[in-house]
Amino acid sequence: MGIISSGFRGRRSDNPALPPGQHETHDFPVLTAGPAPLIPVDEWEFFITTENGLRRSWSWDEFLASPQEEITKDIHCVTSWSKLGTVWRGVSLDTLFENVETTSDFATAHAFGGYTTNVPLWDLLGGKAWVAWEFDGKPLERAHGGPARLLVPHLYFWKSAKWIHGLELTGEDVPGFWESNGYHLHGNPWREERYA
Ligand SMILES: Nc1nc2c(c(=O)[nH]1)N[C@H]1C(S)=C(S)[C@@H](COP(=O)(O)O)O[C@H]1N2
Ligand SMILES: [Mo]
Repeated sequence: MGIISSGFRGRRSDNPALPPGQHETHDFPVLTAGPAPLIPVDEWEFFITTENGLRRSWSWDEFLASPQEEITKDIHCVTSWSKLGTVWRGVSLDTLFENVETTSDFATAHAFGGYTTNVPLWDLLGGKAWVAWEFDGKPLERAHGGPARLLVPHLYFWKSAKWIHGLELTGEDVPGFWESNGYHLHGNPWREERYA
């Protein structure tokens, strides 16, 4: 007695790249609450606002002129699919935050169309998050958030706001759309921070 059969862990995948409770998919499912907004690039902008009223913004051309990175990351949806080794191109938030001074610890990501999600600033900086506009070598499809989406691959994929418009920095952690509907405030897949 006292030895738990390894069979009990059989639900857990053998693949160490998969967080607990996740399985691998080779499709790219589309998950959107509501219709996909249509954002022509000449109407697109990306903004960052801070607690002291500063507003930085980038037009599409300014955004594309920023230093680009190729990103290869696994992504994990809270509905239990993971997609391994996805390849993106975009601008690191470290780059976009270069001239932004803030004492805020949190950000609310605002998407065109009204979707919001909250992310601690710490999870957006340090090479952990991007505004991505290419997937698999092609411009990001509208269904997946084109022209550009937030990419925060180390958190569940609901944090990666499609049709990203901007980031509002806040002193408090303000629940976004799914976080107000029962999802976890943080969403780390390795700790299974699925639901509040
Ligand atoms: N603007 C916006 N972003 C969003 C969503 C949404 O409904 N609207 N859904 C989120 C959820 S729950 C997931 S799992 C991923 C899905 O991204 P995909 O459709 O590219 O797979 O987008 C996230 N970003
Ligand atoms: Mo999701």
